[in-house]
Amino acid sequence: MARPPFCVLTIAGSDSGAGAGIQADARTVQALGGYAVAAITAVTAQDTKGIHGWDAVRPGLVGAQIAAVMADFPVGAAKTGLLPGPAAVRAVAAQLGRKPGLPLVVDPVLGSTSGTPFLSASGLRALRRELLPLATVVTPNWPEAGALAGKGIRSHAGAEDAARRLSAEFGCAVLVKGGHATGDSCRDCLATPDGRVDWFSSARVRTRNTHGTGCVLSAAIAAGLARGFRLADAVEQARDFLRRALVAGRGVVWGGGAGPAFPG
Ligand code: PXL
Repeated sequence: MARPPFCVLTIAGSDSGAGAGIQADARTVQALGGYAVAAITAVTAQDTKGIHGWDAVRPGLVGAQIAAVMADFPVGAAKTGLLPGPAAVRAVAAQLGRKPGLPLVVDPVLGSTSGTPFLSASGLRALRRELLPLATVVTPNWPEAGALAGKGIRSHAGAEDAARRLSAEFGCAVLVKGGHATGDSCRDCLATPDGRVDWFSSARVRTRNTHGTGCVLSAAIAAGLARGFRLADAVEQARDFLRRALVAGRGVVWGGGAGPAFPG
């Protein structure tokens, strides 16, 4: 009997424009040879210009989606993206807590780049307390790492300091992504609880099609972990995948705003 491809569970919001969230995660996992199962946490009405409306899925139903697929699919890794509040965070943590050892990528989405907040202060507290201790790796950008560390990040040295401190605090790896920095390179810092720090650097891709970059990266890391890659290799492969996608989509004009980072 043939075996199914590797399987990744994405726990994230739906993006009607499909540039971010569940749709981006599923495309990414599929492009990397895997199969994506999904738990939808929220539904957004959005296009390339921004979010026009959104609502949360009931936390009990978020938990039920996770329980259903975990019980019946060979899930090799999970990732979380948009979590719409503390009750959703707790529902997700309760389900994932039943699978200790399952590789888990937490993308700490606090809001959309276009300015819509998703996770409140109480949601962030729940994320810190309940979900980060379960994570294999958490993937904040500079503003998110600043919010988690309680101290804004304005330099690569500050990013490394936050990565080290958060890694020690939560006992998980922390990848602080440098996409918000200025300059011709994009530099991400990976700190692991054993005190090790690795920097990843590549040429910055200048494009307006950046919607969903964080989703694509975290889904690609989860895909690598589901395949059994070591974390640093999963990060390397995911960065390469995202960089190629951004280059391929550079000249495409989608709508009035930021097009998808990985259109497929
Ligand atoms: O990139 C963060 C993000 C995640 N998930 C959904 C989103 C966004 C940003 O817009 O819409 C569904």
